[in-house]
Amino acid sequence: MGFIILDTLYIILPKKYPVKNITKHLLLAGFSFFALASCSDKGTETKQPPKVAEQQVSKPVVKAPDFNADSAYSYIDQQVAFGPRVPNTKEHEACGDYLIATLKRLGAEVTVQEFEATAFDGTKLQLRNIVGSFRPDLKKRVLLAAHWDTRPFSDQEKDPEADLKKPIDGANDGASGVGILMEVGRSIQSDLKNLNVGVDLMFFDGEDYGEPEFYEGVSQVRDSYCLGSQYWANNRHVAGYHAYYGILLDMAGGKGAHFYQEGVSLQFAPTIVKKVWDQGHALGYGEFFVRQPTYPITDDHVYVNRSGIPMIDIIDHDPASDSFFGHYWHTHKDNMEVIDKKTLKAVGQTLLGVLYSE
Ligand code: AHN
Ligand code: ZN
Repeated sequence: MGFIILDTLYIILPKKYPVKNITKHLLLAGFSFFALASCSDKGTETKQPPKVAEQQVSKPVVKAPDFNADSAYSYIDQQVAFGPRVPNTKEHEACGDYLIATLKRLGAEVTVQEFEATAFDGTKLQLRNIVGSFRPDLKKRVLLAAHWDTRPFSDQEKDPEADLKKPIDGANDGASGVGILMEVGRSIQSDLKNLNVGVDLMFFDGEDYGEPEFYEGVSQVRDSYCLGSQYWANNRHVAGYHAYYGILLDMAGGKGAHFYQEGVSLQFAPTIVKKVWDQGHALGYGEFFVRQPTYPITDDHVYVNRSGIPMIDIIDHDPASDSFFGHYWHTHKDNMEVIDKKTLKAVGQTLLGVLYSE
């Protein structure tokens, strides 16, 4: 079995790795489990449940507030209404201001981290990571994250005539995670007395400014995605900040979503994966929370994990599909039509169940 080495030291894939059309930047490797899993013919190995999923016990359902999917939907709709939230545009700035004002209105303590980051093509981006903290007095904290920027390109459009340089709405890729978390914040603010952990909502900026395949210049940065989380990994919003664990939402609100157990999450935070998937199943959302492992994905949680906080990623993807992600991914189909309140409810209620069982 031969190995190909792509891009960086982190990426070591067996030749038969079923990469298909996934950007090489998507996959991290060096995980022996996944290297083994892809030694024989594609597809079949991922159907085997991993060790971590073997003994499943459904936890008793705790008394958590009811997650309001209509309200989460409205938080998504309001972000999309600004237009694409591409860094260095007025739409991006206005939406950031809206998120800060909304968190404050909900009673969170808000910290804004402003910084400049260099994009793949050398453009200097003015970015803001936005943090809303609930129960800032508590030492034991859970970090819930999503990215609030949207991709400047529609580079996964399949039509050869399509202009790949048009930005997308990013209803699911970006806005859905933020909308769900905003509603989680609103729910916990209404029931603070039963909550035994502090909760930080982190809205990362600059996640989706990654180098597109059509770019022909020289890459100006090594890791072009996840600029906000990379900055935060080296510069905490509060000195000495720590969370007991973290949960990232990415493309978490789409119709018929499947949340497989993603590779980086399983490597760094297997007990958190189990906790969340068990909670999802106990609440009756087993069709969304699929207990099967999949490949590692480069996303904001990678940098959070490397900086010492175990974080999982709840991300809609499908190892058997052509693009690995939904049909809408990085296309103009990623608009409000792909958002489904059933998925918002499943994810939001599961998060509340997890938080209120701490
Ligand atoms: C890449 O496409 C490199 N990673 C998937 C993370 C992502 C992009 N999430 C949303 N957009
Ligand atoms: Zn994206």
